[in-house]
Amino acid sequence: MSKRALITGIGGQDGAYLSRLLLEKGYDVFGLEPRRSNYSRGRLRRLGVEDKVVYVSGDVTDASSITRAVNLVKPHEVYNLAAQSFVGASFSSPASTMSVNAMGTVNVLEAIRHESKDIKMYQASTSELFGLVNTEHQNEDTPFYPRSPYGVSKLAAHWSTINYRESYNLFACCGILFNHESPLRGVEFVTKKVTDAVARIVLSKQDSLELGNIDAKRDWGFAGDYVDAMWRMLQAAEPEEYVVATGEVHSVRDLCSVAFDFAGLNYEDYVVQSQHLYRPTDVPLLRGDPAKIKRNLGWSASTPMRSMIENMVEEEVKRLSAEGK
Ligand code: NDP
Ligand code: GDR
Repeated sequence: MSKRALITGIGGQDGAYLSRLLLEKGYDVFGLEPRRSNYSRGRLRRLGVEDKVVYVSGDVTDASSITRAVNLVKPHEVYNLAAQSFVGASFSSPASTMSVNAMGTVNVLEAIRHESKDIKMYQASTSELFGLVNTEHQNEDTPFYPRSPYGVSKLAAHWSTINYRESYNLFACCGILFNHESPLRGVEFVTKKVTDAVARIVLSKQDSLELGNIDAKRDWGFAGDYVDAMWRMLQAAEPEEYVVATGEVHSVRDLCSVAFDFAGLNYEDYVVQSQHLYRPTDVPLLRGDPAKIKRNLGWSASTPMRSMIENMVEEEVKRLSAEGK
């Protein structure tokens, strides 16, 4: 019998890559889909898996709908990826961010606890928990200091997951994932904003790029690699937290340089810094130490930042050129 996986946040970047991975592994994949005016299945379509997923209507902020979905699907594994995931927007929508990210996770945990303690759960935690760091690398023992309503909401979800594991003996664990990107990344995130802009500049559809804090530094990996880490965490003998990262760090300025250089352009001729794109509090630097996941689960990042960013530019040029035909 095939294993059944229920993914919340199925329409997002990670939901699409994870669906493809689990389908390749022979799972039956079910996706919790909020009923909005337009279903967001575009990413699943781009990966060729839109018609292979079974969609279940529901919203993580509505406890009854997630309870119904878990009862209907009777999953072996639940991947809780649903979130208001844009840090910048969490400053203008702190309450709804808290509701989806924190309360939504509690609703998923409650649904699992009441359905069956045999269901394994993955919680999408984040390097934003570390926030204002004072260590060169962050690992599973680094203290948390979130710097945004998003980070705070994810901290509540993180500790709720651990608390349910300890209170009710659930197989529930959190992946502390550092930034991971792809051509399917939402355009509000900086890697996609930059690579889209380069493609548009090349095709004469745009002539400059407005950014905020370009001195911020991040550990950027490829989303396709990171969903495999999620799956490995649920196949482990014990539920534990893992940092998932490349271990390398680059600034937004470096990212611009890579993306513009690839198109034969100098980023300094196009990038304009705007005060209104700075966050009230930002995270200056994040760099993960993935030693534990390498040692215990044999996972490591396979895609260097440069080739991933170049691929994002290439894909966007192709997509925009096809659109124009
Ligand atoms: P996305 O923003 O691309 O996807 C999030 C998904 O959640 C969207 O499909 C969204 O639907 C859905 N969603 C939002 N609100 C609800 C709701 N109330 N009920 C059900 N679904 C909802 O995020 P990613 O795929 O990039 O990330 C996946 C998860 O991993 C998120 O929890 C994110 O916070 C976390 N994470 C991501 C990292 C990254 O670098 N990508 C790093 C660390 C953690 P819609 O679009 O229709 O609103
Ligand atoms: P982040 O990603 O906040 O790390 O959260 P994002 O790409 O939004 O920002 C990274 C850094 O770039 C700086 N920056 C800008 N960011 C955006 N979006 N737009 C700009 O114009 C811009 N200019 C500079 C930001 O200030 C920041 O320092 C992502 C999300 O996927 C989260 O859900 C996830 O938890 C974390 O990664 C790990």
